[in-house]
Amino acid sequence: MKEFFESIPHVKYEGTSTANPMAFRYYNPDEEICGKKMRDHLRFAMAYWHTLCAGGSDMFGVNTSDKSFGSSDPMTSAKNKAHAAFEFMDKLSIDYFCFHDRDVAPEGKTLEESNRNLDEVTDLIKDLMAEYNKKCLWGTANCFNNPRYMHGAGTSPNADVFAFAAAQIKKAIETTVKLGGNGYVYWGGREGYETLLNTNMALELDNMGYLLKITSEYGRKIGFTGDYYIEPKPKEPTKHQYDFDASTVCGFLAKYGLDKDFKLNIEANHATLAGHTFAHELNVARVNNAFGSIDANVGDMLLGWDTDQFPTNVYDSTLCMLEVLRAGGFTNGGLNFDAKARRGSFTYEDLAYSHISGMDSFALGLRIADKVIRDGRLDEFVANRYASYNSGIGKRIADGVATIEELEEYALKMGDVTTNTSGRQEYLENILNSIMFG
Ligand code: XLS
Ligand code: NI
Ligand code: NI
Repeated sequence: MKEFFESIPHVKYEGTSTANPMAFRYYNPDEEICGKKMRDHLRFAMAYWHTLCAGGSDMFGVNTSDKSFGSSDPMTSAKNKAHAAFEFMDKLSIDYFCFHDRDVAPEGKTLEESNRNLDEVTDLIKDLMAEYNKKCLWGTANCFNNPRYMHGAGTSPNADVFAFAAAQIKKAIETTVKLGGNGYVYWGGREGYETLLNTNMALELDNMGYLLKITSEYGRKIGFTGDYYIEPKPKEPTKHQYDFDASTVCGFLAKYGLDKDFKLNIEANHATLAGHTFAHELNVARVNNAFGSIDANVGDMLLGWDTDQFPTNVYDSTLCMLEVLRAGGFTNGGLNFDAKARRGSFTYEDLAYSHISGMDSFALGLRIADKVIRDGRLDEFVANRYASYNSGIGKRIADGVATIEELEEYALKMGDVTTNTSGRQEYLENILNSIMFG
């Protein structure tokens, strides 16, 4: 097969003294950090849709980057794209990829034809995975692009659309199993609404719960042992997305009895669109036993939409990796670059530079997060801050045995609270700076 990315070399770790922009300065895949190789901590994945498919078009302009990979015939292009995908992962030392059904093979005129296309291209992808020793982090179904999904998929008012979506997801799960995917993601693309004037929210939510139930149960039946994830997002494309944020999704999963089998795929840009920090959403997932996987990207704080930029802010990657380490690390999840180079960064080299900067930012974040934990001052401060729950009345509260009468008696005897201590936010921020910058 011809080389598609001739201008991209095999990118190697060269350490911080290098000036080579096609080298890693922090990501050293086989280096061990707290007993585990960096590649196993970070489990980087390439997003097939951005890296191989997105050409840079936006609402005001057409593609700036050619992603046809040498053919205008959709099936030939899809196969070339698969070769290009594995060449790229190989050159960048990315061990995993994530895909939508429609990224890897073109949609046909009928569902049957679409399924056939998918089978044909994923036969090739399976061979390439073995040849290049690459793995699938997760698969998903694109139930938002085709006009049939204009009113949603599982939440469409049209039962025919629900049935079609169920069949499409069934096939996407089968395909994920075929490729040995570690996970399966549900991003509720158009699962939301624009106006209550035409919407039966109760029915839509019940239907969405039912779609997740029957498709996920089917996956287990055919031998899927990985994790199911919901990817929360508050808005865009619809005004009110049902999977608003991590907390909303955890409530939804509990209501529909899905909480045992589903975790969350947290995306940084979606967190900030919901008015939260990335670390907040990861923390919510963790404390609800729903920490799963991550879509690593970032939004622009001055723009209100999903810009899917490559993450290069080391504060964010540090706080993210702290959450990951505190969750005990990834099991089936990983860091998927659901990110695209800017429209003006249209060359193949930009694909490499953007992944290198994202990977190095998280590698540096991991190195610092490990230092923060080994330093111990932040953990010690938090432990002390809650020490009143370790004994006496606090312990009785934490154990769930304190009665309301007992608490009243305690408060009456106390007269008033005199023991509050400082939260020391700025002191702690400075500790973090000193660990980061010396
Ligand atoms: C879009 C989502 C999408 C999912 C997969 O905003 O982030 O890319 O990750 O469908
Ligand atoms: Ni995403
Ligand atoms: Ni997104």
